[in-house]
Amino acid sequence: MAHRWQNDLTPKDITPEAAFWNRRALLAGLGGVGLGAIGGGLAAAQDAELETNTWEEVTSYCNFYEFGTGKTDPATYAGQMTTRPWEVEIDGLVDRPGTYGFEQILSEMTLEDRIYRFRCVEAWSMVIPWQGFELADLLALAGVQAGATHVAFETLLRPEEMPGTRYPVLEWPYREGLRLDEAMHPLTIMATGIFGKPLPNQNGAPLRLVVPWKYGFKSIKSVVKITLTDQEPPTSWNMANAREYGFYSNVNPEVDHPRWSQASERRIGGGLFARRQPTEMFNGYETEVASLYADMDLAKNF
Ligand SMILES: Nc1nc2c(c(=O)[nH]1)N[C@H]1C(S)=C(S)[C@@H](COP(=O)(O)O)O[C@H]1N2
Ligand SMILES: [Mo]
Repeated sequence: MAHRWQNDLTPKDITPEAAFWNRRALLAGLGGVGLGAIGGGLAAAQDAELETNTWEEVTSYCNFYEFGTGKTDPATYAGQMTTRPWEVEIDGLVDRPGTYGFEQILSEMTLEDRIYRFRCVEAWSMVIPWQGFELADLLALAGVQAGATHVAFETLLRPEEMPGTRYPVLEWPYREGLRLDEAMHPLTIMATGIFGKPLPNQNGAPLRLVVPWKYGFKSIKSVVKITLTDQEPPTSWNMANAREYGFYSNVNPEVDHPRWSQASERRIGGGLFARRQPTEMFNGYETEVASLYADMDLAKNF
């Protein structure tokens, strides 16, 4: 289902290097999966906003700890990850538990473009044009049962292809979770592409979660398992350091990380000396999502 909301972002807000990447992709004749006219229109608009950055700049700045903790590790090592065939196990409190093939999922979902701000907990940010489908639609495919309150996600764990998982940096597999109402929110998507191209491995191929009002680490990559449960699920960053990484991790300029301020952020692509920009409440999606947290103390439930 296509969700209509007041998106204040237009293609000209997209992180400039990425627009360059997109143009290259178009010139190479590569398109997204089944995006048709919408993707073409978006791409055409971006095409008018070319910048001088490189493909290398965009794809080398990633966080995917399964391939190492350095920003360039994912680009260096994620190519080893086998993404075809790909299956997602959906289990727990659902009517139709089972293994769903990636192609099968794609054939059932409506892909659309979503330009979202993306804010890492480390205080850098980007504007990214994703392609994907609403998580709510995938959950409907499996049939959420009445008792479910939360959704748990797991990333692929394949140590022979993921050198970072040989070290206990986090508890593997990488795990994330949402409350059911967050998971069902129309802004929450499973992304399968960026800039009109299938997701590169380092960005979480073949499908990853994107929750635009939460810190980036909630947007778990390369998902192989989704479990509907009646409890708040354990999550990797929270297990690693509960004082620094809360379960909710909503972007909030007024709640600092214990080791740094969250009041401002550095937009990737803005240049070395670019001024930091103020971070927005719920990453700019306050109108859309604030009601989910109406009766919560956001400093306590950080
Ligand atoms: N499985 C997995 N998912 C992950 C991560 C990770 O290390 N492993 N890093 C997270 C963090 S901290 C961020 S900021 C985003 C980065 O997404 P990007 O590299 O596509 O920009 O992915 C998130 N999802
Ligand atoms: Mo992050």
